Amino acid sequence: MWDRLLTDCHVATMTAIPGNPLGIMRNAAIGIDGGRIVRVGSRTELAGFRAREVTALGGAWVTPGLVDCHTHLVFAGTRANEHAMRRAGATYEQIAEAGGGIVSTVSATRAVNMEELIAQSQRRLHALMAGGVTTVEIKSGYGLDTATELKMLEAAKALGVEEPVRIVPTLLAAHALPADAREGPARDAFVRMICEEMIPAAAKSKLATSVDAFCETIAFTREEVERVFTAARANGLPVRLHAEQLSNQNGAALAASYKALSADHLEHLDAIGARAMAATGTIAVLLPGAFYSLNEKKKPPIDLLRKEGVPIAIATDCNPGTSPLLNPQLAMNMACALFGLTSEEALAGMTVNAARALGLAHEVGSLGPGKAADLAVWGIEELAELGYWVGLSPERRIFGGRDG
Ligand code: DI6
Ligand code: FE
Repeated sequence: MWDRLLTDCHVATMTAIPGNPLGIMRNAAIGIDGGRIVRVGSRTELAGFRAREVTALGGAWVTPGLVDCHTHLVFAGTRANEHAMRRAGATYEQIAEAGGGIVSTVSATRAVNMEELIAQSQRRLHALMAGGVTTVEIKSGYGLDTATELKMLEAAKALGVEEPVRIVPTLLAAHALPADAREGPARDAFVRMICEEMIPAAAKSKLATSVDAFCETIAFTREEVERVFTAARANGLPVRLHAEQLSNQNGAALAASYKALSADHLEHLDAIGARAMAATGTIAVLLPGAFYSLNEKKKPPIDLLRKEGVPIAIATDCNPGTSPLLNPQLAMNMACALFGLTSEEALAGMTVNAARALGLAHEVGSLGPGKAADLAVWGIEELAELGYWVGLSPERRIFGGRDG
């Protein structure tokens, strides 16, 4: 006797079978026990199994719960004033000179206590969950000191305890340079603190599952990122990288050389970077919300990624500065409308490939025996409607086999 049987649905398992890349099963049913999927099969095949609860889904489509594999959703305050400044023509540098940018969120995040940080972040998490998300990666990076970075990671972890959602916390200590550590010995000392203090603390406390960095002219150099990655490796943590967002720093190739789980943004990625990523199975995480909010013109090289066989994931990049985006379906729609992805690619981008970017493909992002029973149930006629509607919400969200 299983816990639960979902019937009368069409399923995109996202496990490719020959001729059926999304693993679509029409007129299907899903057996769930102990929070895990025990079987996905045709309705008739599963008709003989008994369950304590049987839910007929009225012909809805079921997909894996969405995986938002790149967010900065734990922070305090907003930067709505910068939105207005940008509309009035202010540049990134002018905003920074006026005290805006990442460092203004750092001040706000340092100033609040844990309870307040959780409360503010929870509202954003609820929005993502309402959009069908069941796994959310959350980065630190608005602390820039060890205590606040750990406070952010703890807040992220607490959200996952309070809410029916899987949280994957990432240490993004190398996000920005504090105002008093932009150059010289102070800069070197800050990178040393990341390597010798923050990464070991995050690893020892098990608060972070990976280490991220921002490789860019306005952030960290390749050499500094290498120091961070070396420390991550020494502490047994996998790496990811914000790479090629505003310029080509050959960050993706560097990330691949450290077998990074993902390289993210990638507007300025070139063929060498794409080939390096393909060779190591590093996932390309595209963030159309940041592209849109910054009014960027250069798109990530989608055809190159396809040609080289680099798997593409999509995420909201939810953050207060460059991507105040709270809707996963809108991220998928933007990936289609702005970058030219197909609905199928966008769906894979927020399920199976996003799970791979987190090193969690064995657990989430696809539906099959042994996988977590994290599902989104959509009131749509055709699967292609995912990526088509702008801001669609699921009919039902199931986490660990339970509605919620
Ligand atoms: N790239 C981004 O787009 C965000 N972080 C990053 O490394 C910006 C975050 C912010 O402006 O608060
Ligand atoms: Fe980011």
